[in-house]
Amino acid sequence: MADEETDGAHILVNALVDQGVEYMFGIVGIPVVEVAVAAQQAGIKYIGMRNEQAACYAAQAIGYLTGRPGVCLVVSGPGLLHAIGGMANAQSNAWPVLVVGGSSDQDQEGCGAFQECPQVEACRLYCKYSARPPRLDTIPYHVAKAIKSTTYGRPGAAYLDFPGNLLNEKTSEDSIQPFPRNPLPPVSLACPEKISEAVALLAGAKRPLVVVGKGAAYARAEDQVRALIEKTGLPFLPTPMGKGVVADDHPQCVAAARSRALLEADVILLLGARLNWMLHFGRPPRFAPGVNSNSVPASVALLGDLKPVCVQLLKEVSGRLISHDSPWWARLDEKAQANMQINRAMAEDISVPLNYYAVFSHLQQLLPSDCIIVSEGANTMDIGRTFLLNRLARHRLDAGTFGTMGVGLGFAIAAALYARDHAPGQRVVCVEGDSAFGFSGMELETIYRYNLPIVVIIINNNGIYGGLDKELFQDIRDGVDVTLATPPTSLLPSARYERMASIFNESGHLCTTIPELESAVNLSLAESQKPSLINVLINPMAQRKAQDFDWLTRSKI
Ligand SMILES: Cc1ncc(C[n+]2csc(CCOP(=O)(O)OP(=O)(O)O)c2C)c(N)n1
Ligand SMILES: *[C@@H]1O[C@H](CO)[C@@H](O)[C@H](O)[C@H]1NC(C)=O
Ligand SMILES: *[C@@H]1O[C@H](CO)[C@@H](O)[C@H](O)[C@H]1NC(C)=O
Ligand SMILES: [Mg+2]
Repeated sequence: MADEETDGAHILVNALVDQGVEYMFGIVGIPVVEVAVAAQQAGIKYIGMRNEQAACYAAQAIGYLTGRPGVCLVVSGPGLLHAIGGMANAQSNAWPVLVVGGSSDQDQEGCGAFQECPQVEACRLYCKYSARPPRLDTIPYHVAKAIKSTTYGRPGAAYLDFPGNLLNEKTSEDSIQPFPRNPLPPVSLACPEKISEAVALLAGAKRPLVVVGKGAAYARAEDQVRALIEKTGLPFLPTPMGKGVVADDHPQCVAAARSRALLEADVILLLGARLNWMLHFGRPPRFAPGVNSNSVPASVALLGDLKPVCVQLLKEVSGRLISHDSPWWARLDEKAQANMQINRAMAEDISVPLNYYAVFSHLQQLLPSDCIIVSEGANTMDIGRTFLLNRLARHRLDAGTFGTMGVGLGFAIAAALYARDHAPGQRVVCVEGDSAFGFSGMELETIYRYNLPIVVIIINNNGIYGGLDKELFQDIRDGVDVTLATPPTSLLPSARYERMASIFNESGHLCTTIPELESAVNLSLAESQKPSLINVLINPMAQRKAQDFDWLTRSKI
């Protein structure tokens, strides 16, 4: 029998298929066009994006949503460098992604080759594994190893480098040994004594609290975490992307009393979260001094996979650890009621120009309860997070641990494909600050090209945190050098972003009032087969309510 010929691109793609890769996001050019074409022929869904950064965001979001890394395919030099922002974001969020980069031919190395760049070295800081397979027959091994590194231990990014000559080199199929698919990551349990210690500590606490992070969502531990919370009766707080692991409207969720819960808790059980800036490092003034959490040294460290560790805790706990009528619950309820009252009052003011609270409280009433919410911006994301509820795990994607603007459209594209292929009927709603939207705005074309039914809503306040109204913007720049006079936080007032839909022969929606918002959102949700674009003009001076602590805002500047 004649020996079939193959080449580097096909060996790579076959290895990706063998390792269970389902999606590839990227931008093609020399030398990776053949890789994308071969991927499609092998049944890997390929989504051509408009910037590698957004492609890498999409690939890591699909990794988070499916538990298997997406691939980000990029060209040499600038293509790869654009993807590095995405790799850093994936590492920071602990989401799996594999970046595959073309690179210049090896015989031109050091000669100033087209797009020559030290790619393996450049990626090393931003991923768990960075390598260039040395020969065709080693490709399956390196693909397996790279994929394994993205999901074993703390998930993250991996990079594989393919010089053009390797992708084009031919060999006989017989000379390539496939590498078996990696088994699921091995499961580890916490030390049994530590489980008893942790439960004893919680049982002895006066003001215990559970914090649920996105690690619990990634671990698919929602049933176990909810069971633990319900059995113990403990109050819980989700981190931004921990929202939905246990429903935001669960009676034990104390998100509405977040500051008080963190400040006064004496023992904190941290599930799948890290005490980084998002949780104020676990330190005073946001936490009680000496609080028993991983703040600083943990009182009890439970090292293991979240799902089985929750089962261990569930077995150890005999029943409620805190009664309904404890003073702690009363303090939390009182604060939650007061905060919700303030929010309601602000939401009731629907005068024009609109404020954030009115927009988000109405949006919450209109959105389906099982929709995937993608959001980024500063005020837009922070205020939106408190109003837009999640009832399911992995249904919120946002700027995350790295605080990255520009992730929204890429995440939404991944979420829409995930919904199409794995969660039919679920809608994707992408709530963007006007500045945040701009970072990856051209991915709208990607959304229209693949006809993804995403509802993109731009909360437009003419700037970063806020801008100026049209008159003030004109006055301030009148007769002076615009580069000296325009506030750095300003964007062009009342930009008609909804008109971008017309480039794609569709019409967007402009909203300045609540009734306009309601009808635009209703119409968009009714269009279950195509994208929609909504531009909501709000008061550029709309302020957030006074915060007890402004760290969350300040640390994003
Ligand atoms: C990549 C990146 N660049 C810059 C920033 C700084 N930054 C934080 S939030 C933000 C945009 C906030 O404006 P917008 O998205 O319009 O939301 P708003 O607060 O106005 O509602 C920027 C530029 C960042 N976090 N990430
Ligand atoms: C644009 O949309 C209109 C109305 O839906 C349709 O008749 C027309 O063919 C479209 N044009 C293009 C270029 O697709
Ligand atoms: C939008 O839909 C909701 C129900 O989903 C309905 O209560 C409301 O009246 C609708 N509003 C408009 C303006 O269409
Ligand atoms: Mg803005």
